[in-house]
Amino acid sequence: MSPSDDPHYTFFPFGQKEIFAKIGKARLMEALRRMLLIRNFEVRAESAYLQGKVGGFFHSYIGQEAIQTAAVSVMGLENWWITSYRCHALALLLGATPKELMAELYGRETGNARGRGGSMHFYTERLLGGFGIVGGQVPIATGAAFTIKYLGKKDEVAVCFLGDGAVVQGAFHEALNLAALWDLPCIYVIENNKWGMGTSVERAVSVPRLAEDKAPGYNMKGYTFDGMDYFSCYAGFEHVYRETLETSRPVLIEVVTERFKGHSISDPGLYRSKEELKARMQRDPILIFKQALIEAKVLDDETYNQIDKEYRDQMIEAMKAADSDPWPDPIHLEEDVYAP
Ligand SMILES: Cc1ncc(C[n+]2csc(CCOP(=O)(O)OP(=O)(O)O)c2C)c(N)n1
Repeated sequence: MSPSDDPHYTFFPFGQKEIFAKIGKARLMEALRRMLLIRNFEVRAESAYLQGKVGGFFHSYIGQEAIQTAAVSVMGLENWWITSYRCHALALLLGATPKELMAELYGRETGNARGRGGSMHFYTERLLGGFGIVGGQVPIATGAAFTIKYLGKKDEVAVCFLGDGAVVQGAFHEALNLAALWDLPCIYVIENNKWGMGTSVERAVSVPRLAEDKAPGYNMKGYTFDGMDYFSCYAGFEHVYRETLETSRPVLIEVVTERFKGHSISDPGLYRSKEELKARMQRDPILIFKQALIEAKVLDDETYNQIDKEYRDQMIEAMKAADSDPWPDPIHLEEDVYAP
């Protein structure tokens, strides 16, 4: 069953044809490129991990690509962005290069955080970070939205991505309550991939609809998007972004999605059957989007394969570069450490 057929939810309504025409060919192709950039980065980075080149944690975004791609396409770079440890895609979308991110995974001085952060802690000028503490990013997003309001900026919002597991954290409750009380322009996006490590969302959260049921408790609007469908995400984010800029009110969104990989690279996935996963992977967000572009005659298989190969080659180059980049000098180990 596709998320859009799920009777639990009221999905944000959208007409694919209208959205398609509105976005236009060039931007649709750009969205495809970005999704393939993310997919290829994740595939190659995982293989580097399995070759023993990468240390620490590693959480893949494969299966969820349409969501953040659509969000960044709609809202652009000039906002404050923040997410969980599943942060590779957002960093790429906000302008980090595959080379600096791969070098970060390899722990090299040339890395995005000079080899100090690894997979969970990527940054850009407008990405406040990937966060390892579940829900830890939510109050920080509220703080960013407070800053926007305090400085009187009318054309910026803060966008916070979090997992379904994070909505039962106390920090989530406090941060949303304050955002609503103080009219802060913050867009909270719950990426419901149905699992918090090996715990299913039904066993963790007391209500079935994470935005539609929870938002009224914070006097906010709540929306649900189909996270496997780029057009649903695009239409939904466009509506919410406009509304947030106009009203300076926070909004809560649930995007129903799937993670095609384990929670992290070391997850054997024993909590779901191979058949179930295989069935869910039939709805691959990139293949759904590709099919829509082919049917609209803006893409053919050959062009798709060319773009895919271009990114595959780019990632292999990034891996080679990272492998020969310098290690951080231990003499600098205590620099940039803040301990109150
Ligand atoms: C405060 C806190 N508690 C527990 C953990 C261990 N932990 C890491 S990820 C995770 C699951 C979170 O799942 P979810 O929020 O649904 O995000 P997803 O991994 O599915 O993207 C848990 C419990 C943690 N990092 N921080």
